[in-house]
Amino acid sequence: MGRVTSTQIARRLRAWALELGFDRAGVACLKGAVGADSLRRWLERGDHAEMAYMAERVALRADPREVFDGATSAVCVALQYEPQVEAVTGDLWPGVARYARGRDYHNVMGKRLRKLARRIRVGFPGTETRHYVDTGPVLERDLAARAGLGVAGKNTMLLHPEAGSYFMLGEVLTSLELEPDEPLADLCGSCSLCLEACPTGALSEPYRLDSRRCISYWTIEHRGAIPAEMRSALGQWVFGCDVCQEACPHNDRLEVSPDPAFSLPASRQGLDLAALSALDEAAYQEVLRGSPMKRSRREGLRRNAALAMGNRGDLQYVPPLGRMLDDGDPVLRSHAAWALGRIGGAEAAALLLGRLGVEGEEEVSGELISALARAEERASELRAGSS
Ligand code: B12
Repeated sequence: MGRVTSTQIARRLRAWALELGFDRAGVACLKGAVGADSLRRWLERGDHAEMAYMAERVALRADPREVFDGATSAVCVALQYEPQVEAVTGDLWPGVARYARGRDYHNVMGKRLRKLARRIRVGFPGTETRHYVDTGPVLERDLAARAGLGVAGKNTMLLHPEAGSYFMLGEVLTSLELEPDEPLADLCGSCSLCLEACPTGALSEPYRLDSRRCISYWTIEHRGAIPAEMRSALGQWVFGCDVCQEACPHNDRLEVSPDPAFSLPASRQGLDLAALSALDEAAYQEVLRGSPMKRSRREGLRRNAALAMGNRGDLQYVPPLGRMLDDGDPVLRSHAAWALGRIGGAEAAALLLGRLGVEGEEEVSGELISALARAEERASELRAGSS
């Protein structure tokens, strides 16, 4: 039998990836990332906000051949998630980014990538592999773009002509010499709908995302208090944000079906904003077992739920926010105060005043005072409106 060519091996690896349940697979050569300069500019401008890990291992991200001795090519994979907003009801789930409603993609894809890596090592003895989903020092979109899985959109998402951008990425780096796939052509043209749609102006120019203004960053990555000027801008988002993807015309008519692992499980359908805001440790562990939402931690999710209730402005949220005013965590008390001020009215004002009498932290007292002023303003507006 003749020697197996790098084209034949690449074809076999792509086929294995699809057999393991990935929607698309492609091969890239690991030499210098095309987007290395964009990464450096992004870091220089501080667009990574407080994600210090993005400023580490820059040389590896820029050239993943350094990840291990002999690293040569990557098999990149994509897995599609639920695009439909109608798939969820209630006041919480539309505010959770689509990728995060079901099982954690790190686990779902990690398991399949581990199998793919093992199969490669068994099929081609002596091959070395590393597999990653989000976790490695790799510019995953850049690598996947080079593997022909999509092309960078102006919202920085990797876009595919038939699959839009509602898919996650992962990869197996290998020491095998593989024939790479061809990159796809630009899909954005003169369209800039995503830039116009972003409610916080995080996409200040095409292909540049400023995390300091990104709702996804604040709700998922940021720990502690959310700056006052960002709070109302978060709108109803509780975990992540899909606005720049919703605006993209390539997500309108998708010709691929989502992996069922990513749909909202029945056990979580009943969770709403008020319940999330009150979640104790035991309930949190049970309801969100295996969910990527745990990245925000329990206090982050409760904080975000308080802001979303305030931004919804409905009087039904006054009692759960009132209970949060007595929480042991000052960040949660501050955010509940802000939300009560935003909803306003006599009941909210009374709760804020009551808490002010016993509050021991100066910073929280400050929040209570400004929230009280807003709540009273709102109460007199309501009185004037009804007389
Ligand atoms: C840090 C990070 C974030 C940060 C910063 C996002 C950002 N745009 O950089 C925050 C927390 C804000 C975030 C949010 C989200 N993220 Co995120 N994130 C990452 C992570 C860990 C690193 C991204 C990175 O390297 N950024 C630095 C910049 C410089 O790189 P880049 O945006 O990828 O840009 C490359 C290309 O756009 C290209 N490029 C740049 N300019 C230009 C110009 C032209 C003309 C061309 C052709 C190319 C090009 O070169 C760049 C560098 O290689 C990756 C996983 C990974 N290890 O790669 C996931 C990842 C990018 N995130 C992902 C997802 C799903 C999201 C969210 C949709 C989640 C949500 N619904 O809330 C949002 C989307 C926000 C957005 N518009 O990007 C997916 C994206 C999948 C896809 N189809 O693109 C990834 C790949 C995770 C995964 N394993 O699937 N994320």
